[in-house]
Order: sequence, then C-alpha cells, then structure tokens
Amino acid sequence: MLLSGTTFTMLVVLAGCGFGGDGPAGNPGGAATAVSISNNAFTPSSVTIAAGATVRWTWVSGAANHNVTFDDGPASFTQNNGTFSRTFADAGTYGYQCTIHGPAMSGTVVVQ
Ligand SMILES: [Cu+2]
Repeated sequence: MLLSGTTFTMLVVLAGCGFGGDGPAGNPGGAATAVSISNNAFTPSSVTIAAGATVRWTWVSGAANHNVTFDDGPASFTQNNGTFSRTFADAGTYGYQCTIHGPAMSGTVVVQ
C-alpha cells in the first residue's frame, strides 16, 4: 500500500485575525473564556483577557430570555439557551448588559 506509513501533518490554522465580532456569529477555534448566564446574572461579571482572545457566553438551559449587548454595538440574539462569542482584537474595557434586565444585569470585558 502506497499510503501505509505515510504521516500526514495537520496544519492548524489559527484564526488570528481577530475581526471585531459584529453580530451573533460564533468564532472558530481556540479556547474561549467562559461566562455563564443564569439567575439574571453574568458569571463572572468581569473577565480579563488578552487582545485577540475570545469570550463565550453560555445561556444555562431553562433560563429566562437574556441577551448580551455591548455598549459599542455588537449584540447577541435574545434567547434562553445557546451561546454567543466575541473576539476582541483591541485592548480596552468593553461594557455590556442584558437590555431586558438593564444595568442590574451587566458585565465587563477587560482586554489587555
Ligand atoms: Cu437578562
């Protein structure tokens, strides 16, 4: 067999371009910092990540409807399960909240 013993090298293509994350699209690849959404709160409410990293919010199944809406624009759907991811290319402090529950249900992503 010609192919036996052939080692294929897997090329791992890192999604390093870190586009701004406009809308509820997921982000491919890489480990994301996790935030859970339950009990009308984001846990943890503040996360600190490196530039180019991704944060992924997970709605705990059965929770009430919530959304993740950033002060600078990007937002998730309003939903009661599923996930939302955003990749942060630039350093800064990004505030967000659930527009249904307002400032009482808010969080911050600090990008260093
Ligand atoms: Cu909410």
